Amino acid sequence: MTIKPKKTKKEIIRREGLFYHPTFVKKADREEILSWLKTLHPIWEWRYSEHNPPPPEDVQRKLLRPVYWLGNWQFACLNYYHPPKGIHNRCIKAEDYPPVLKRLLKLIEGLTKTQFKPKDIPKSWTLNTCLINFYGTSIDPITKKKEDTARVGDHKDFELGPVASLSLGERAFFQFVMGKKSLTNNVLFEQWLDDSSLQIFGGELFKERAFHRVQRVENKNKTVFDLNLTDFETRRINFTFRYVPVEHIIEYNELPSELQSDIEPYMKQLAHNSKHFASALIKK
Ligand SMILES: O=C(O)CCC(=O)C(=O)O
Repeated sequence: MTIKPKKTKKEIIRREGLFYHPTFVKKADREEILSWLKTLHPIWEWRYSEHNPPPPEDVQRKLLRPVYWLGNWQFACLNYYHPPKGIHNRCIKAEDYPPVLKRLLKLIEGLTKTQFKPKDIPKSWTLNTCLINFYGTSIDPITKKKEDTARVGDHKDFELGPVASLSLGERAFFQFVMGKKSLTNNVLFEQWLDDSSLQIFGGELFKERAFHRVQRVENKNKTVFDLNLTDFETRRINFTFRYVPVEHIIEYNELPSELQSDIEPYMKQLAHNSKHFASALIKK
């Protein structure tokens, strides 16, 4: 059965395994996040690499959007963190959170502990990893043709425990779906994620069994964030905070050499604007 929220009303949602606050990020914090975002230089990653080529059912492809990671970087070509088996050589130490995110995270972690069942929160759980996704429109540098790539297909976040997500910018249409993509009417729950909202999901249904996806991002307000991204118009920024046990986070120089060589171009690109990545390369 599909459970649908009321159409456009901005309201707090509390269900087992799902919490949503439409106006969680206050104006001053939003501004602080946006000015800090201007110091970042997000990158475009490829899904595969020389030592991790595409499997038969896939092809080499650029991700649909630029990204930045904090806490640890899960490079796409290292296949992301995927317990129980895919836990080694996937999470590379990255920069820490800025003060504004540290402050918000304290609140979010506290809120999660009040809204989620203890059985759904692993021991030592802390939201120590963050993926920042930049959603928008790519512009071909030569033809200037625009392509809207503001969506994410069905997937699960495999990190253990609840995941928290902050959204800035245009609204995103977000769905939790059950089972195979071909099934019709497989939507478990759908909602709009508003500017400045917080969504937390976890537990057996929303996190372990359901897939989630972003079907589209509105362009009602014609938002274009001023960021260090060329040939891309960002209209939504999403932060997903997750938990990776510290023992699974390694330094770049601890990676096997063939994997170091696969991610070296990204490390060098990041090092242009980040002391953290510059020094990780020197330690090599
Ligand atoms: O942009 C969003 O709201 C969701 C992002 C997401 O699904 C992910 O980072 O895994």
